[in-house]
Amino acid sequence: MSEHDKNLNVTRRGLLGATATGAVLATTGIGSTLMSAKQASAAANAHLEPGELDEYYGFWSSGQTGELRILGVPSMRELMRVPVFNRCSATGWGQTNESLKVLTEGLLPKTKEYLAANGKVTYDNGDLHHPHMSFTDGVYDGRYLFMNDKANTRVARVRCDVMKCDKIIEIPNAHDIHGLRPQKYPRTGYVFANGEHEAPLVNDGMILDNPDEYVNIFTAIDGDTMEVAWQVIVSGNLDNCDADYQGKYAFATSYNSEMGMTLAEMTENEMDHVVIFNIKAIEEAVAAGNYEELNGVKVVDGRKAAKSQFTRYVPIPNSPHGCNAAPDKKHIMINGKLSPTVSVIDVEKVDALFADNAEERSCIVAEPQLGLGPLHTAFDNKGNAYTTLFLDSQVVKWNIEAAIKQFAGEDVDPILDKVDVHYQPGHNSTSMGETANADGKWLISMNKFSKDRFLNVGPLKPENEQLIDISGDKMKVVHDGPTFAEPHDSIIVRRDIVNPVNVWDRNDPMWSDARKQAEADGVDLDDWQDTVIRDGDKVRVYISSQAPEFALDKFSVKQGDEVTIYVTNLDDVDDVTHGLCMANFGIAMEVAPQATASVTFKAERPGVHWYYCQWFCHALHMEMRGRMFVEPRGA
Ligand code: RUQ
Ligand code: CUA
Repeated sequence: MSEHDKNLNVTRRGLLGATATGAVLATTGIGSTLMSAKQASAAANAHLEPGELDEYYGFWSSGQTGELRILGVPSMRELMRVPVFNRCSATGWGQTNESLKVLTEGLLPKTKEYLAANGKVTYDNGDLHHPHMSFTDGVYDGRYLFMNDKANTRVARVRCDVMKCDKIIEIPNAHDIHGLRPQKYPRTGYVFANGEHEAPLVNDGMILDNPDEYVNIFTAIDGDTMEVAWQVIVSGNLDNCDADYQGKYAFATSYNSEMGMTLAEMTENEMDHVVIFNIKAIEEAVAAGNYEELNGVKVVDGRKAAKSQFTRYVPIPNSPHGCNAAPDKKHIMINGKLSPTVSVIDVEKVDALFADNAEERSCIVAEPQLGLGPLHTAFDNKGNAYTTLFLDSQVVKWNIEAAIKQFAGEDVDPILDKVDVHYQPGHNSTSMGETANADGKWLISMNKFSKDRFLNVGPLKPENEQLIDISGDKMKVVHDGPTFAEPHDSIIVRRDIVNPVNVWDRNDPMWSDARKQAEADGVDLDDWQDTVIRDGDKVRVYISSQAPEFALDKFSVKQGDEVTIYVTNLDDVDDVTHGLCMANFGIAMEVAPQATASVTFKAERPGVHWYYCQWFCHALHMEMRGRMFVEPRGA
């Protein structure tokens, strides 16, 4: 029995599913004729009976949908959508005062101006590519998830205790944040964020079609305060990044070292590079005051020509893409994209690049030829790497030590296995694979095209995320998982690391503003109450809710009043979520157990208007409603 099967045996799922099937097949001898016992157990393991829980949380990006998704692995069931950069109709994200605070407080002044000129207070789209969890000592610690917005140059944080976004910041000076990774050691710490597109450093219109004066920006954000710690000006477009397990360096792949503006210009050079950032050197310069302050941020110059101690540029074949630190704590994989190779950097050889100005490529210890279009690499706990091949529509499994030996001249083939995936894989991720505790059980191949794998739903098709059992010598695709536009990346986290609460804390900072206002109005939010406060033409309505009733079944306002409704869910029961929808006002929000949510609008429609609970909470849920009377102006 493999390690994989043994571990699963101790779970309820293992006892009911895998073992039973495996044992029956094995004892009856059917296993050897119909399928191997290993295949049987793999198939059974991926399938959960109704009511059975997954072994892992999967945190998925959603690309241009702008949200974070939570899936169960290995079942691939979608468990939740967490709105982040998007506007969410179900939860009121982007409309409630609590979410608008998160969505607006981190915007730059010039962005607020631009939005106001367009009648908006925040963006309502995002392009979320890379969700990654905070680390302590090289392993996920269950505190936060961090993620980028390529569309509007932002970085967001989601609290894992409640699975809600609590901070979003816009990154000054940079353009279009793409690659994002948290520091792995000693803890997060920094969140590293790549500015992908180049632009003038002061982008006020004085410099336009003058690419020589454009720069790219690498940003380190303090993950605890969600403030920019420092930035580095670099040469070349920054694509993906990762941090080492020593806490010394960060790495970013960079295409377009040519700084070209057209496709031909951008792919002209044989070699691009990976930029290595020396964290200590940058911190020292910042502490010593050797930086330029730009838009309130400390910026140092790490461009190639500046030849500083902040960066090194390691030549890599044309247009590298993925950047992945291996769980052996020693190797960083730079995925070739246009080159069929993955370049392996030994982090222990990086010191010499900075201290002794060693030859730039001396840190490269392997460069295996793997196939066409290597984009991203994931890892197991046995020294193997799994690289997606976009053009070949395959995942290739290869051994890191063998690749190093081959590079040193030995006659070994590092490639162990290839499996077809459907189709055109981008990112992949393995269970715990971007941490020091990789466990070698599951691999997700995130395929950009699904083509014929599902019922046709029109010209726009889902992606296909395939689950691959990597516990044996050969990879085995065990499940197809369609997903809506357009996840880029995912992480697979052991479930014991993630422990969200079932009901909110009444004192959660999320409603500290509501609490403050209630206090000023002499209202106790923890009590069953229904209070209407008039304050000039501002009206504040406090409504408690408990299934199946709102404390207030009617209230009156005047046309033109600015109305704020605070709903507090006093139910202290798992899963009894209420909501408030003000019909024909475009107002709707979710209020989970023990939460307070608030929304503000102008009562510009005279008449009788029903508000109702919009989350099915009780047998008398339909009766959970009330009326708002809007007296016409002048009446
Ligand atoms: S990228 S498909 Cu936005 Cu992570 Cu590589
Ligand atoms: Cu409360 Cu439905």
